[in-house]
Amino acid sequence: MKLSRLLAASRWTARAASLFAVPLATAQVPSEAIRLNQVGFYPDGPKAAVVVAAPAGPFYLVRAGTADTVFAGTLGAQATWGPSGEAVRQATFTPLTAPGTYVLDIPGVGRSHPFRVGAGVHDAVARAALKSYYFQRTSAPVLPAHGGAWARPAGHPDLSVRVHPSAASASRPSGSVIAAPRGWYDAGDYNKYVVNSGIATATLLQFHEAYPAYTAALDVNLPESGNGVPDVLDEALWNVRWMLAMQDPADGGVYHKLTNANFDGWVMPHQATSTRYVVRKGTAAALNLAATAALAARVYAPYEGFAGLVDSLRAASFAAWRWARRNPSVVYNQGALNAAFDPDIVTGEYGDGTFADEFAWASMELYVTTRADSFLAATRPLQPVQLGVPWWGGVRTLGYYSLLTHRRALTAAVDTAALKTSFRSWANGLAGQRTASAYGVVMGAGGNGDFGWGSNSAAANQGVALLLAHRTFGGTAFRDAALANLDYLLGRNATGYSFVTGYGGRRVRFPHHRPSAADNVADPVPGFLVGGPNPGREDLSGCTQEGAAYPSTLPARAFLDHRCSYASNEVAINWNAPLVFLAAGLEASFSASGTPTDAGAEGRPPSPDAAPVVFPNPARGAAHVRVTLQAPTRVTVALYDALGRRVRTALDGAMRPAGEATFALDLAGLPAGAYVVRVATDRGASAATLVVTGR
Ligand code: 9MR
Repeated sequence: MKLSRLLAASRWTARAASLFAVPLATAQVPSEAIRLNQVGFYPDGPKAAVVVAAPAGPFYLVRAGTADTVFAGTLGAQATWGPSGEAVRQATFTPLTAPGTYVLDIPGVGRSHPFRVGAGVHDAVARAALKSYYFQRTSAPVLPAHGGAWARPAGHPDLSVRVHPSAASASRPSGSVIAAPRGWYDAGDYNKYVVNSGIATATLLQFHEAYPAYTAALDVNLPESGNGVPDVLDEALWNVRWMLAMQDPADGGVYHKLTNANFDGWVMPHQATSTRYVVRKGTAAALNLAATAALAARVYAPYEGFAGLVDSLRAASFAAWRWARRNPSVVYNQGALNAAFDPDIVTGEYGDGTFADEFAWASMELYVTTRADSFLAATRPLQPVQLGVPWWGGVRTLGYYSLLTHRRALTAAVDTAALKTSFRSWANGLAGQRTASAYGVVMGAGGNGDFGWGSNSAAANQGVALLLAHRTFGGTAFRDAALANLDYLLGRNATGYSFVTGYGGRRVRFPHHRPSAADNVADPVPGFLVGGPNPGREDLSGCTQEGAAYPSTLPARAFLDHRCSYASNEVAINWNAPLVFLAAGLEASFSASGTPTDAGAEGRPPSPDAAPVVFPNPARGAAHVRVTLQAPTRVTVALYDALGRRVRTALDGAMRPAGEATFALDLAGLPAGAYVVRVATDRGASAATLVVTGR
């Protein structure tokens, strides 16, 4: 037994005795001074809480609902966290590995919210975060079978959208009508913005590219579930198809947004029926489509029945790229347009005045998909590499992510060693913040600048960067730093809230989200990440009118769980996408198989056919795939390369009896690299990674 555990055990005896003397009822109200991930911890992962203004001394872990102390430790040294100004101590209990539900008990302070220790502890959060996009679908109902209590009628068919005078062209004069259905509502409002759709959709597609074995088995009960395409790709397609409709076929330009003139009141989608417009085309919109369509073209290519879509995606990407090259600096400036055209449009602007990052991102996606060096020559994105946490107005790093994921299959135009060196040093800087910070989180690595509108997406996107570093370099430091930011989002932060609707003992309940406010269901729609602390408080006058006040103006504490607070408590598709990546990527990283371990509230149970076992692995020449089938079924066993192209087929939809079966894969002629073995049966699909070492 390690010394620390011996010490813990000796303290245990004294503590257990004293606990019997404490009436349990008095200890039931959680102390808001204890900040921790209110969902839980992985048995083999780091575990920490933060306690505000506590004296030095011991802490205890108690099995929830009992007086059973299972672990004792000593609070760490006091330190101040700059963004919140709080003096805090950390309680670390990493050695506790036994699954269960616990509370932290700190003498003189109180008890924490209950939390779980267990495998797959974030599975439900990850699924709900992805499922949130289904609830945001435009032009479709949320069906009871898929949306439960949050079922609702379809809103916004968007089949007759007017061309706003700012967008008039010869073939589409002002007032003419186009169809641009589907897509997701951007946020708490009912408008659809191409710029923000780009980063949101791309982040989901890049999540799939990073964890293909995980996404192959991730089922969140969508209407399309079970169609042979991973659910994350089914869901992303809803928005990809809309983005394609935002392109003018006459010239390849892309309308900046599809919007009402004004924001709607607190009504359900089907009750919001104001006139919809597409507005002026812009460079940022064109490049967001160019990048996202290029990425989507390679992601959907392996799936049956998508050849036509893939052709359209490639053509749309090329046309948008060419438009942007001819129109390299068309800013969407709403004030200027309102001065010149009617009606005035006062919905979200997503105005961006610098396009070098969009050009760089689009060129990298086009390059990865086509392998044509000319795209890189056009923007020279690697001279120098400029890494930064992505957001809707700064997307360059998304291109580096794609290069890194595909680094084994690029042309000599990319110095992958140099790119890896830059990426490692950037990720090291982020990960270092976890150890330097009084809260033990990476959030705040960008100083108080991390705490702007949508600050929680900065935390989530730092986590994405760290998970990609973990995928690229291995070890545990990057993974654990990513996990620290999920801990932040789920409660180890200076507000004490879990920022994800539906999850955590003290979770946000009143997001700025029209359906959540108007649906007569007590609980908000689950799985949404709210914007988070924002000292800018741009909603102050409206909130004051509603009698709601921010508790603090400090960067990490300026947060208000009230529906008035669009500046700190709104939801948005570009904030949820990195939450999906972070929570699901951690699930994949902490589970041996890289597949979900159990079904969450929003999901169906995983496929009853066991995940494939591939051997030998690594392999050269040939490999074998063993599958265990629960009942007779059609089976497809195929191998995909890093670009998602099917390169070998061992079995194509043939009927097989129940039981174990082994199939051979001929690897002759395949370049060395990482491949995905995918097994599809009538009950679902699962996958495993295979490393091929030579021809
Ligand atoms: O996320 C956007 C944030 O970076 C901007 O500062 C803010 C003000 O322009 O707008 C945010 O985006 C909102 C969009 O304009 C309209 N839909 C809701 C979005 C989230 O609040």
